[in-house]
Amino acid sequence: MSEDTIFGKIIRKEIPADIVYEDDLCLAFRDITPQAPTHILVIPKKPIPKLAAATSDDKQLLGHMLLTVKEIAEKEGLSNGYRVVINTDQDGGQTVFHLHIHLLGGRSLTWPPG
Ligand code: DGP
Repeated sequence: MSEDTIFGKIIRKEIPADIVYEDDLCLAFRDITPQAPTHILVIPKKPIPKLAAATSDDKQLLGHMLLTVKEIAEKEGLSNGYRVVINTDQDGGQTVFHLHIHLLGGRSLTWPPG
């Protein structure tokens, strides 16, 4: 169950996190192992385990999350640009099975990723 991941505990405020944004649908907090000067995770409060498990019912929620990423990037001053990543399942390198969008910025990022 996605509710039982570490992110479920962060949503329920059972463990601390550096929260930068919250509304009825989603939560955003700083990644504990930042890969860039700004590294924020945006997660839905709904326990969707991974992007591959999202359905058409989640269309509005997913759009809201992306626009939230954009707003946070603006607030963080990432005017030079940033990267948005969703790791999905084993080959995608997903380690926490509660859907999350990585927002990375504050330095020039290389491509392709490893
Ligand atoms: P992924 O590999 O896409 O599943 O990324 C999971 C990210 O979650 C990873 O960058 C580290 C972060 N993370 C894991 N546990 C915690 C935690 O307890 N607190 C915070 N803030 N981030 C965490």
